[in-house]
Amino acid sequence: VEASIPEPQRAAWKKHEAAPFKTKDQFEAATIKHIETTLARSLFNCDERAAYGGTALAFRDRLVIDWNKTQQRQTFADQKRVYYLSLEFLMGRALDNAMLNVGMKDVAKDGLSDLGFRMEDVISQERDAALGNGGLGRLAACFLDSMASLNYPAWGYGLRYRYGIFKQEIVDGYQVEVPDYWLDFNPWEFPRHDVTVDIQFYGNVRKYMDDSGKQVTVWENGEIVQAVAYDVPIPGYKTATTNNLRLWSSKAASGEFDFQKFNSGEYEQSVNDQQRAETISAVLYPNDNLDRGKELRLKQQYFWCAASLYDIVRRFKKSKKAWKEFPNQVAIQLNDTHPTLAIPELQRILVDIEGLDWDDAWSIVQATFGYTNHTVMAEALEKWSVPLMQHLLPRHLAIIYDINLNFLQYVERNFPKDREMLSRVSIIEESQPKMVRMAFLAVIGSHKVNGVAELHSDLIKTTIFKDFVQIYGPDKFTNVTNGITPRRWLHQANPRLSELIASKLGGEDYLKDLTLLNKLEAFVDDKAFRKEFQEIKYANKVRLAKYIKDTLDVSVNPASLFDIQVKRMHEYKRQQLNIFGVIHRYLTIKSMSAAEKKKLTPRVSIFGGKAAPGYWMAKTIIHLINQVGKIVNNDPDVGDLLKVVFLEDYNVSKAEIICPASDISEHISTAGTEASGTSNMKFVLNGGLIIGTCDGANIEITREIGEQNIFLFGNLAEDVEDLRHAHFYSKFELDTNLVKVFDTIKSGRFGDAGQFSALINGIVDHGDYYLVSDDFNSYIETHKLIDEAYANQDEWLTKCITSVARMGFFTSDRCIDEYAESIWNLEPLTPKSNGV
Ligand code: NTF
Repeated sequence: VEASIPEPQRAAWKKHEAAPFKTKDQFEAATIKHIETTLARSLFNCDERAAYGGTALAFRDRLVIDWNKTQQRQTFADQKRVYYLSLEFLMGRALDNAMLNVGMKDVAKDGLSDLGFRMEDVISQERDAALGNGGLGRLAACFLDSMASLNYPAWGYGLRYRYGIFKQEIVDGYQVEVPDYWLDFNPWEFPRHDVTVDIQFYGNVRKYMDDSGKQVTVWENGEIVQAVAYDVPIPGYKTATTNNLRLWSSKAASGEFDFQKFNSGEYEQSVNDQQRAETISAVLYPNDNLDRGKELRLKQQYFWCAASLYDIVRRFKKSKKAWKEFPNQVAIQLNDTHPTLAIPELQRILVDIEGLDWDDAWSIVQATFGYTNHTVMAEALEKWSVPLMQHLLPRHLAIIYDINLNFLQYVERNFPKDREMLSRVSIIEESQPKMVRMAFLAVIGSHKVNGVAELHSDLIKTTIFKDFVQIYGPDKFTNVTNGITPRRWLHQANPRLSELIASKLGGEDYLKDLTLLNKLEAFVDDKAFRKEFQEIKYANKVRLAKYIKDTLDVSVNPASLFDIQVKRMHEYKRQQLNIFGVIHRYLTIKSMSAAEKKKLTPRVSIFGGKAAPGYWMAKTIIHLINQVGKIVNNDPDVGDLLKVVFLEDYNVSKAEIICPASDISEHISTAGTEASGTSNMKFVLNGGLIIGTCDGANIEITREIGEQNIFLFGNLAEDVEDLRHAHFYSKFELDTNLVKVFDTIKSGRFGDAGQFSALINGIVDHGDYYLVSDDFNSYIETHKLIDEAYANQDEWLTKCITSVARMGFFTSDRCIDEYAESIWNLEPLTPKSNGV
């Protein structure tokens, strides 16, 4: 690596080298300089937004210094890097995170106060970077935080959507989607107009012999779109490592527009071409756990995979190493099947462009990739139609066919007796039209495949990838249970609890080694500690109650039991089970005597989450929740005993207020459907208990915190198939309490019953696929247990504290160490004490 400034001039450079601010004075100077010059505001027109801008830019300066050094250090060290390919990064806000990771939040707080601003107000000016749908995207964001905090040389690669996940508004109880144009002011990204890649689509494949008689394949005459890099610094916690997240933006290849067309009067057409190119990175597909197979989505996937691989290969080639060294320098992790095209793309680069033998190339490919599966649900497994792929990516389709041929020949040799196996495991599904099964391609092209919680990793081996366990042996399949970053989800979201824990553990080391939390158990009987812990929970509930009052104008009593379910709206997550339970509670209250009511624990049922715009059933559930709220919240018979609220536009920054404020949160998916869940971890880490099914990470949470500290209910994953079968083929009687709930809905109590008929019919007439009726009784009985347990506040508190102390396992730092050790074979690169 050559330094660009010649030796004699370096002294001048060094003399003026940018330096991070260290004192409050320096922070103020940096902030004001940015407000006055970068933002062109003055003393007389500096509002909170400008104060946010100045503060963000001052911190950005600090990050950039570390970021540059990190990139330099990683280049010089010349060791293996990991590239995390994810179509979603649900980052949330960056400023608070930057301040805490850099460790200068207090300095900034005092500084801002000198300048006439309150820290909370400044922080809340920032828009969420919401480039994701739900758990999968947030997991990627937690992983970036952990990779940087643990000093792993790692890059994230994604798309720079102009519109992230839509903003949700609730109008008359219905979800309305509003576009999220978040880029009007984004100080956290650096456009790299010099880092571009030309990406080809369509066109044709031509084969010929070159002069030496070697077969050559070229893909040509396609349409070119340009990828432009935008870089986002990812600071680690209390380390100088600041990694890079590179997001690609699409642009017409010919520059601004086609001047030929422009000059010949086809102004419209020239602008159209430009817009068509920009459409590729325009918008995030708003589906969670659902594949819709749209052409533009396939374009997004290839655009992003091709740009990222070009970049990775370019970096490798600078080292002048032999190709067989590639997997020793590069690990690529596929976050779900969305980046699977990276597999045939790398094979294409190695064979068509670099001239490697097919087999040599293929061993490099397999050794490079790892694939993480995040769902077993059929409707979420990606398949692309062969005709579409033939049209858009003809060379890749041919490569996929060759990969498949080699694979099937291998299978045939090894399992000659099982003729059906070939069609079961073929990458190509013999349907009309034929489809490319992306998950199979991902398994075949990777050296490791992992699920995201133990149950899930077992399930993939016995269901969708069963044959592949036979073919490759069990060692190719592994588990890495999900985790969350305690920096954002404890330290940042719940500063008082984090401070209390630090005071007992003798410092903040536990934020880097969450297993240290277990030392808290020693304080479970410490009166002062218990009191403070309880006060913090109460204060967090007061904060949420205020938020509910401000946004929904509903008054809730913070002394009530806060029962929260926030996550994407989905039938498998069963918000309908929750709202039916709420209606059952409402009916019970209505039938109670005054004396009985006195004994009841007051409840607030809190919901939040977005429905995919085309998912009618999920939208119906939102509507029902809002209608129930309208009736229940205004019923004088009920008063404070029950309130029902739906929080609008659930997102990362709202989760930071919501998660610390629960007494109970709900993780109640049909067993076997929720691969892991990660909000379950956030709620428990913040001192709330959970009600849940034996699904995903709930099972491991139970194992860690103890059965007495969790409210489990419902049928088990192993029984689901038989139950579903029984719904159709034997007598299927609905739960009687559920029937009463349905009758109440049908009576029109919550508005026009016709609106909710699909919801009821799905259970009554269409086989109750998600087993709502089967689990209903167990669900409401468990809620009774929760009421009883909550009545004993002392024991409740013990459960909460014990659970927090036992949550150390669920840090995303542990995940990243596991990936590094068992999948990436990656070592950290720790900065020297001088930061270099
Ligand atoms: C989600 N999967 C799962 O539904 C969650 O249970 C899990 O916690 C997260 O992934 C993160 O692993 C998906 O979003 C997808 F795309 F796979 F359906």
